[in-house]
Amino acid sequence: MMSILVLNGPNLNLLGIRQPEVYGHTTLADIESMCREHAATHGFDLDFKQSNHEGVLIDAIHAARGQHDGIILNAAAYTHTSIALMDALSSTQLPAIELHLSNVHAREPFRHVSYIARVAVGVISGFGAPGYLLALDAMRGHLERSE
Ligand code: CA2
Repeated sequence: MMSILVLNGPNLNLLGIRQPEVYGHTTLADIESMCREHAATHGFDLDFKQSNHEGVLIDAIHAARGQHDGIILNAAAYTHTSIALMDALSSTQLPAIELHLSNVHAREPFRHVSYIARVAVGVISGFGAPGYLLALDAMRGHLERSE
């Protein structure tokens, strides 16, 4: 069965708890439930993780090789800074989708830079929590086409 890892970076554990005017009222636990329901409906395996630590995210990306078929990564602020995460994604040779809740291109200029996009199949940004389901559908389609 197809298996997809959804990996979330720093501060996303605060979703729905702090600054709802920026990131909405949906918690990360709500998003995980939506993703799990989507996986059950469409018949694929899902692993859903969050860490505030760059090294933990890198370890999760390394461990994905051989366990998962693709990675959906909301690297949060590390998107804009982390060559290490970019290198980790390259090393797995698994397809990755860069994901953001907000439209990063409508925000501050420093959010327009992404190290992840260079090694991603594509980017989904600005659709809020439903963007996670769009990313899962995009990854399923990508994996089915490359079978
Ligand atoms: O829009 C996204 O999904 C982001 O990845 C969110 C990151 C931001 O640095 C990226 O530029 C875009 C920030 C996540 C912080 O999440 C919080 C949630 C609630 C309260 C405070 C921060």
